[in-house]
Amino acid sequence: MPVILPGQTDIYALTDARLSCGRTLETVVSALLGAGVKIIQYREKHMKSGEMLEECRLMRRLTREAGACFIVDDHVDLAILAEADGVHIGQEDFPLPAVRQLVGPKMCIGLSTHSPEQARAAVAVGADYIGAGPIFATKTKEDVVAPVGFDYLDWVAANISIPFVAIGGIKEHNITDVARHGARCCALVSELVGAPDIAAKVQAVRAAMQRGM
Ligand code: 3NM
Repeated sequence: MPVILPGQTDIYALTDARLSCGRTLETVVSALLGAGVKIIQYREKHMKSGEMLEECRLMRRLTREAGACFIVDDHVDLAILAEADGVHIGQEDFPLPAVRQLVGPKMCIGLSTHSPEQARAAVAVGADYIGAGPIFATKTKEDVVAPVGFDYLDWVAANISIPFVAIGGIKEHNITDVARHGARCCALVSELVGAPDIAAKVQAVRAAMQRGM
């Protein structure tokens, strides 16, 4: 099954147990997949390795059944063990060529970027896609850089030829503008996993994004 990349789908969801209103990972991920989300990243910062592996194996099963792409944040070892489709790394993690050495040629690698210099460097070292953000202020990520706003998104849309995903503070009420500025894939955490009705929120977010395209 070909891996779906940000350029091929509209919504990229990320997990966060602390924002999921007490619902299990299975409940959240099943709701996202049921609503047609085709890329989901496992992003948990406060869990033990064994627990994370168990959750990633569950997510691998659910995403495979739904024909969706499964990405693991930061943990290259977890991504390999759980047979994920991809791993997402940040500027402070192992350099991308080192991660490529570990995961081999088939796994996709996404890299968070916050400036044109970082985006150009990501392309040069062979990233399969980049994250561009944070577009807006966000409380979800610790140690996050200042919002880059639409200036950076405009630049990425005009200058970067690999798939990119806009991220950071994206909500139903602002995603139309994000799409107007060239994003064809948007990553959301709190807006989706924190929604009382996740499936309904996915539909509303998708409709709002369509209005900007
Ligand atoms: N990465 P929310 S911002 C995980 O800018 C992450 O690289 C960012 O969460 C980046 O949708 C972010 O709840 C958090 O604002 C996004």
